[in-house]
Formats: sequence, C-alpha cells, structure tokens
Amino acid sequence: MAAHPPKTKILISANKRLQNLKEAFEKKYGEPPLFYARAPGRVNLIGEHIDYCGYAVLPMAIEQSILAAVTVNDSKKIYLANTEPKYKDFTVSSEDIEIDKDNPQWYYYFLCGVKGIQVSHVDSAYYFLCGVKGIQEHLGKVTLSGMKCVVDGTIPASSGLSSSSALVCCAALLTMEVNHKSLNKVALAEISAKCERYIGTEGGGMDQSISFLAEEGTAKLIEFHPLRASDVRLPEGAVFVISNCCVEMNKAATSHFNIRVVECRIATKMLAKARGLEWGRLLKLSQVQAELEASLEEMLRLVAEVLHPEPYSREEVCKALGITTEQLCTDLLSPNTQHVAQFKLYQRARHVYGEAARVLRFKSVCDEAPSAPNGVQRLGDLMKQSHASCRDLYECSCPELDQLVEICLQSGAVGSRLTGAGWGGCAVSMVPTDKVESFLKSVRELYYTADPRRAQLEKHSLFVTKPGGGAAIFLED
Ligand code: ADP
Ligand code: NG1
Ligand code: MG
Repeated sequence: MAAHPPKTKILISANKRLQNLKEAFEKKYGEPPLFYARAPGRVNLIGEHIDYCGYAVLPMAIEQSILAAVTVNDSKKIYLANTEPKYKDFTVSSEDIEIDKDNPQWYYYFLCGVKGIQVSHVDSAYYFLCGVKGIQEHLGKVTLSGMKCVVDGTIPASSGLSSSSALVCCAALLTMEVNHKSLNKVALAEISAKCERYIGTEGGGMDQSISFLAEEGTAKLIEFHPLRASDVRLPEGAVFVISNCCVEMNKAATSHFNIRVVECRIATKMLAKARGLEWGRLLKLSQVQAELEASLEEMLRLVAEVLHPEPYSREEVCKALGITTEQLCTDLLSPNTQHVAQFKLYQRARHVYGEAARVLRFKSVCDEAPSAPNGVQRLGDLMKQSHASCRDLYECSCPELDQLVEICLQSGAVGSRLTGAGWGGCAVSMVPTDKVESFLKSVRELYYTADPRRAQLEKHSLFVTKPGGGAAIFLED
C-alpha cells in the first residue's frame, strides 16, 4: 500500500524558519500553532510540457518550500495570512469556497487544495457506497472545520519551480490533518493535481506528484495513468544548478499555458482522425501512440506525414475534423483560449513526442553504471536538445531565458535548459562538480552583476540544488 506523508515531532526552536513562523503566527492570532505542514517546490530535469499529454517526466523536489502553521477551531471559517506582506490576509467560510479563475489571487491556490480535499471526501463516500448515483447531491458538501493559517514561502514565485503547486499541496495536506483524515501520497497528489485546475490552468500533475512522492537523495521518473514514481540515480561527478532569469510568468493570469494544452488536444484529434481512430474520445497525444501501438519515432514520422508546419486556422481545424466553430469552442478550447485564431499543431506535437523520447533516454543513461562512458555528457546533450525544442518548437522560452542558458553553457555547464512551464523563470544546468565555483562566478558576472535589478535578486536566483524530500506534517516536540 502506498505510504502516507510523514508526521514527525520536531524541536521548533532549533529551526530558524519554523521558529520565525511560529512567532508570526502568535503575533497574528494570539495563540501558538497546533501543527505545521510543508510541501516542496521542484525542478524538472527533463520532460517539459508533456505531463498533460500523458508522458513521463523527470523532476526532483528542491529545498525551497511552502510552509504553513495551523490551528483548528469550530468557527467554520478559514483565516489565511502570509509572512510576505504582498500576499494579503483573506477569510472565507469553509462551507462556501468559490475560486475565481479570472482573478488568480494567492489564497485561491490555497483554497484549491482545501476544496480538493472537501470534494474528495464526497468522492470517497461515493465509492464507499458502491457508486450510488447522485450521492454527491445527496450528501452535499462535507463541512470542514475552521482553521487559522499563516503561510510562508521560499520558492521564487512564477519562476517555473512550482510555487503554485507547493501551495496547493500544502493546503491539501493540512486540510486532511485539520479534519482528522488521512490519505496516501498518491491519492493526495492526484487530488491536488485535479484541484489546482480550479485556478484555470490545465496542468498534467507533475508538480503535485513530486511534491508528495519526492524522497531525499533521488530524482524521480513520474509516470501517469496510473500515477507512479521510481527512483532515478543522478550521475556522480556533476551537480544541478538553478538560475532564475528574473522574468516572472504568472501562468493562471495568462493564456500561454492553456494555448499549448489546447494545441496538443487538437493535434491529438487530427492525428487520430487521419489514422482512422475513434478521435472523439482521445484527448492526449500519448493515447494516439497507445492506440496505434507505435514507437515514439514512428509518431514523429506520423506528425511529419499528417500535419503541416504552417499554423492551422480555426476554419481548417473545423473542416478537417468535421465540426462546427461552436463545437471547437465548447469541446476543444478552454475558457481562456476562446480568442485563439491559429494553432501550431505540427511544432507542438513534434516537441511532445521528441521530448517524451528524451526523458526515456535520460532515464536509461542514469540507470547505467555511474561510471558509464560519457554519461554526464550524454545527459547534458539531452538537456540541450530539450531546451532547443522548448525554444523553437514549443515556443515557451523568452529572450532572457535563452541568453541565460547560453551563458550557463559558456560558463562550464554540460547541459542547460529551461525548467517548468517557461516564458520566463528558471534554467537548470548540469555542471561538473569540480567546475561549480568557476561556473557560479561566471554566471554571476555575465548575467546578474551587469544589471542592477538582477544583481539585487541574485542571492535567491542562482544556487546549487539537490534532491529533497516530499511533503510532511510537523508537530512541536
Ligand atoms: P510557479 O511556476 O511558481 O508555479 P505560477 O504562475 O504557476 O508559478 O504560480 C505563482 C502563483 O503562486 C503566485 O502568483 C501566487 O499567487 C502563488 N504563490 C507563490 N508563492 C507564494 C507564497 N509564498 N505565498 C502565497 N502565494 C504564493
Ligand atoms: P509550473 O512551471 O509550475 O507552472 C507547469 C505545470 C506542469 C507542467 C509544466 C511544464 C501546473 C500546476 N503545472 O508548471 O504540470 O505541465 O508546467 O512541463 O499546471
Ligand atoms: Mg505553477
């Protein structure tokens, strides 16, 4: 049976961050916290924008996290505060949680997690009662206890290290604890992935999965349908360095992310229809491959045969699929992509199948003996190819991030690529251990010191990272 997130006793006074949070909580609410919940951010080493297409990805958790201090009461109100003043206090009834997709405020991410758990109780009751139809309406929403929380985050926001999902996962975990329930890590990851979509972005589940399933000292291959994680031993003789290009991209406040999801969905239908499959029920590019029982190389050939590099107009998509514009809008486009006039299906599908193959190659190089010839170099090459594909085919980079990746390579990295959704945010570089100091010095000089804004942000923007542990509950010892 899958494990539950750990719950450990800890000496709060021995941990500066917990101690500061405890003091902030006492100052805010006049009582000490009952417990703490922590969920980490992540860096994705390879496998970008393919989780929502059903393909495996290869992230690791990082030390930076969302931490929350919590007390429980029977007020049926949720009081939220944040140690960062730009995130304003918010209070809501636990019986009436609504998430406004058009206004993705920080507390809505938190409430996604709370609501996910609330709805999941109804779901589990549904299964428990052997699928009695309409049980959801019959039971109504489960009433949640009231709680007071102070949230503290150390993950640079909107930078591809998944601060949003760490917040959702932290809220989901602490909501379970507040309501004396427990779920295993896989169930929590699946609920959190599903409920983060309340904010509007149609993500694939990588971030929430690694936040719960991470283990210290190892990266993970995360596979979907069913969700599972296996250890990936990283090569000896190299470390991973994160560098932030200092351009923020708020994924829920823009349509970039969902446009890519929609383009992949339309490409799925076009490829499936061209090969005589039941295209109406297929939603993900991985499903087309599974139905055709084809290799990823064969899928790349199919893309070249069926799709053209010129962007598709709405009319062309409708004509090819035999659907009306209304059907396109309701069945294929999301609420925030209704305006999109052109779709780059060939480029997006090529990226997805190519990137899925690179993830498998990366994993198999890591599975070879640590001393395998050119292991580090081969991984570095895959990272470089991944960045080129994200930049040129998926168009999810930006000039600053491309410049930063180039600087990282010039400074001694064997591989460097954007990580996370992109359009800003971080690069991850693989650097030979004996070159780390000179690498950091060079990137500092070439990217950060020259620009006063970047120089100010550098302390939290350029750092060596290693695989951290997953989400956990802490109690004061
Ligand atoms: P990321 O790549 O970091 O996941 P997103 O655009 O998906 O970027 O999510 C960023 C959003 O997450 C922020 O706009 C904010 O609403 C929320 N967030 C991130 N960090 C914190 C924090 N420490 N406290 C509150 N909300 C946070
Ligand atoms: P970030 O960078 O955290 O917004 C997003 C998605 C992932 C994945 C990556 C791209 C969410 C919550 N996260 O991550 O599922 O698709 O982009 O690989 O939507
Ligand atoms: Mg995010």
